[in-house]
Formats: sequence, C-alpha cells, structure tokens
Amino acid sequence: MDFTLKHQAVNSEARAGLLQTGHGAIETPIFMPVGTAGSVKGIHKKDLKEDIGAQIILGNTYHLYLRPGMDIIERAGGLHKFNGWDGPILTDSGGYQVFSLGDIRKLTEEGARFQSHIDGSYHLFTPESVIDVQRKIGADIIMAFDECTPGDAEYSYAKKSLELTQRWLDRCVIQMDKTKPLYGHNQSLFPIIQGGVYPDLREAAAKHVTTIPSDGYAIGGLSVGEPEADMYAMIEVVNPILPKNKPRYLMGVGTPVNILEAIDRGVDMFDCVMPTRNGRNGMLFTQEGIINIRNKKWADDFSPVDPNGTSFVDHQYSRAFLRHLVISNEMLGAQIASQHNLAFYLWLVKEARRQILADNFKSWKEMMVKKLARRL
Ligand code: PRF
Repeated sequence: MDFTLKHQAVNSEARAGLLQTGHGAIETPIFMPVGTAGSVKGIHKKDLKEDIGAQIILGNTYHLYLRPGMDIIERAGGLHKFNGWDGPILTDSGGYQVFSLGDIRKLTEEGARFQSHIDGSYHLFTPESVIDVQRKIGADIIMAFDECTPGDAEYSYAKKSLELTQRWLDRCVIQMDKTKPLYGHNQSLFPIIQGGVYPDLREAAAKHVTTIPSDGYAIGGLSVGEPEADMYAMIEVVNPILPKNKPRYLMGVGTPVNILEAIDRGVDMFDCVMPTRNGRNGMLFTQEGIINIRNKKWADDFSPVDPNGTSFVDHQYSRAFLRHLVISNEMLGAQIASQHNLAFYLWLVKEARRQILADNFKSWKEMMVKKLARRL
C-alpha cells in the first residue's frame, strides 16, 4: 500500500494525498461509509460508487464473525466477493464493538470474552484471532485489536488500558507476520493510538506506534464522551509525532464540523455511522446547516430535498415527500435520507481536498464551520 502526499496546505496541517490499495486508489481526505454487516444500510453498491462517490467502505469484524460467520465469508472468497463491492474495504477489529457491549464482556490479558448480542453465545477475541478473522474477510486495511478507553476514564485506568492496547498491538504484528493474505491482494495493518484525554499518554502511544512500520496509523478512543476541545487537543498531540508520509485515520468521527476541524489538524481518513444512522431518524446534513425533516415546518415544503446536493435523490424528491416517508416509517425515507447524507459527507471531503489543493482550505473551513452546525 502506497501513500503519496500531493499537497500540504498553507497555515493549516491539512493535507491532500493519494492512497493506493489492491482494490484501487483513494483520494484523501476521505470519508468511509460504514457497512457494519457488509452492506451500507439501504444503499445499493451502484449508488455508493456512482452517485455517492464512495472510494472505500468499512466493515466490522465483530458483526461479520458472528453472522454470517467466517465459514460463509471464506467460501464466498472473502467479503469483496460476498458483497460485490470491488473497491477497497477496511475492517474494524472488534475492539470498539466489544467495548460497546458493556456488561456482557470481560477483558483479560489474553483478549476479550464476550456474549453475542444475537444469541447470547460465548466467544473470545484475541489479538491473534481478530487478525485471522480479518485475513478471512480479506479487508485491504486491517485494524489492530485495542481497548477503546472510555472518554471519562481516570488517568490510572487510561494508562493501564493503553499498555494493554500496546501489548495487544505487538501480538497483532507478530500474527500478521505469521499469516498471509488469502485472496491475492495485500492487507495492511493499522495500529491504533489510545491514551484517553491525557497528553502524555497520547504522546507515548503515538511514539510507540511509530516504532512499528505501518502503511497508516489510527487515532482511537476519541468522540467517546469527552469534551470536543479534548478531542481536538489530543489530535494536536499525536499528529506531529506521526510520519508525514503515512495516512492518519480518526476512528468513528464525526459531525461535518468535527471532520473539517480534524482535517485542519492533519487527519486524512474518517468513518462514522452518523450520516446513515441519523439519516434514518430524519436528520439531514447540508451545506447550509442541519435539517430535522420530521419537523412540521417541512410538511408543505415542495422544494427539493437539497438544492445544492450532489445526489439524484436531492433533486428527485421534495422535502414534504421525504418528511411524509420518514414520519410514516416508510423504508424509502430512510434510504433517501441515508443516500443524501452520505453524498453530502463525500462532497464535504472532496471539496476540502479541492480547497487544500487550491491553497484556500483555512478560510473555506472557517466559513463552512459557521454554516454547518446551524439548525434550519
Ligand atoms: N477503536 C476501534 N474502533 C473504533 C474506535 C476505537 O477507539 C472508535 C472511537 N471513536 C470508533 N471505532 N477499534
């Protein structure tokens, strides 16, 4: 996997890059739509690629391992063959999903024991087993197994948790070296930086991961309940330590404003369920601000969903019709809103890249953050 920096912004850490994978190139900064169970909920792959402009999608080890299970994925010939998406795929390791299970999981040195949210059956994830599972899924980018430290963790907990993540990372690296890709394309392991909201822990974590030669590095444990200012501060601590010529991935973030602020601080890759999950609930992100389509004020607004939108759904349907669909729990409502939001997120990062290349990122970003958080 090869990353080329095309341009470094002026008066900002923002960068434009090109990440080459075994399933094609990715222009960064990039947003990766989330396809937890192998599908981006409600979106056809043709629309993902051609209408939304997705360049890479994300899958989840935890969900795919439980259902349909590795036997089926392997027999299909990997996730690319199974779901028909022939672009790059990144899989999260399960660290975060297991963390979200709360009471029904237990962490030990060995790994994470957890109960399936589907049938209550018992399972163990170890650094070695999540590498094996991600080999079988065939993701182009494989995430290391980590503990996502909660946003309110005290220093002593965050330190212990980070040290566990570091030992697990070392085991992931060994397992990567011991095993081979199964389907002919390369797979790259991205280490994950933890450390809570503590600058010295984040600094140590960033230094530790850079001792491991990798094709990219991820920042985890943010947007998990800590104040936004802390999230930005932690990005500012780790990014200067990370190598300039490798992509940086901020996991599970975030709002359009979060994404622009992180790009400004030198982040290249993002994923988040927000455009699809919030879309299903009727929240639409636009260049002019946020729309709650359930609001009564849209009931007789027959204008297009988003006159500035890049997706066909923005122009083929009215706000009034979309409101009706969402209020009536019609599945088409969830689909239109998801497609609109994903197209908007992909537009946002593409436009950010254009502005970086034109040496205009900082002033564009400042103008956009004022608009993006408004409620329409
Ligand atoms: N670790 C992993 N996946 C994640 C996170 C993390 O810390 C986050 C935190 N925002 C989202 N997804 N493995």
